Amino acid sequence: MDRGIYQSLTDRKQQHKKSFAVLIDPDKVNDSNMDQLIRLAVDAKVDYFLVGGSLVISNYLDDCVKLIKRSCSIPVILFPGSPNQVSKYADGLLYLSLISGRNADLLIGQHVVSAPVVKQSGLEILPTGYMVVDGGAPTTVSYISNASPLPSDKNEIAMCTAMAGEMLGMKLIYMDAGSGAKRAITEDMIRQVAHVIEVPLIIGGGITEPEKAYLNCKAGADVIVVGNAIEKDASLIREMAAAVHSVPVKA
Ligand code: 1GP
Repeated sequence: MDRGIYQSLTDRKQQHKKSFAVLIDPDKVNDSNMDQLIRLAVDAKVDYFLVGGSLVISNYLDDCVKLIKRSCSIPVILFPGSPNQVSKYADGLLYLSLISGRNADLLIGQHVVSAPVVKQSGLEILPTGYMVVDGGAPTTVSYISNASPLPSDKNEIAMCTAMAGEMLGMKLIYMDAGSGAKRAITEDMIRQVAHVIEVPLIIGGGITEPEKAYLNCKAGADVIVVGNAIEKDASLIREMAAAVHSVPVKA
C-alpha cells in the first residue's frame, strides 16, 4: 500500500488486473450513508475511492475523506472539478488537464494558480490526461468546462488525443462520458485508445450495468469508475466490483 497509488495502478496493469473505483460526490452523501457505502465497498473489495465532482457546493469534502480514511484502507484519490477541491487527508490527486478541450484555463491555467497549494498538500500527484467524450446529452462537466466534448464516434480523434497526452507526460488517461451520461463510451473507442497507449486507462460516465463494466475492461479499460448508478442503488457496488474483478487476468 505504501508503494503508492501510481505504482499499484501500473503493477495491476502489468498483471492484467482490472480495478474498480467508486466515485463519491461529497455533495450527495452524509455520515450515515457513507458508513453503509464504505462497508459495502470493503466487502466488495473495491480498489479505489474517487472523491470529487464538477461542482462541489457543500463543505463536506474534508470530513468525507477523513471518514473513509478512518474506516478502511481503500486508497482515496481526489477527482477535483476545481482547484479548491484539495483535501490533504486523501492519498492522491488526479491532476487533470482537459486535453479533449481547447479551454486554456483547464489545460494549464488553473494548474498554475493552484500549483503551490497542490504541491504543499503532500498528496501523491497523478498527472492525468482527461478526455470528456460526448455522452448523448450535456452533462455538468461538459457545461462547466466550456469546451466541446470529443465526438463519441470519432475513435481516431480519441486515439490521437490519448497518444498526445501520453507523449506530453500524462501518467494516466481518463476518458469520461460525464456523470449520468445517457450513453457510455463505446467499447470500440476504448479498444482503439487502449491499443495506442501504455499508461493505465480509466473509463467512466454512464456505466449502469455490471455487464458494461465487464465489456469495457475486456476492451482495454484498466479502471472502471461508477458514481451515479451507485448513488441510486448502493448495493450495485458488489455486482460492479465482481464484474470488473472477474475479467480473466490474461485477456
Ligand atoms: C463521472 O466518470 C464519472 O465523472 C462517473 O460517471 O456518475 O455516470 O457513473 P457516473
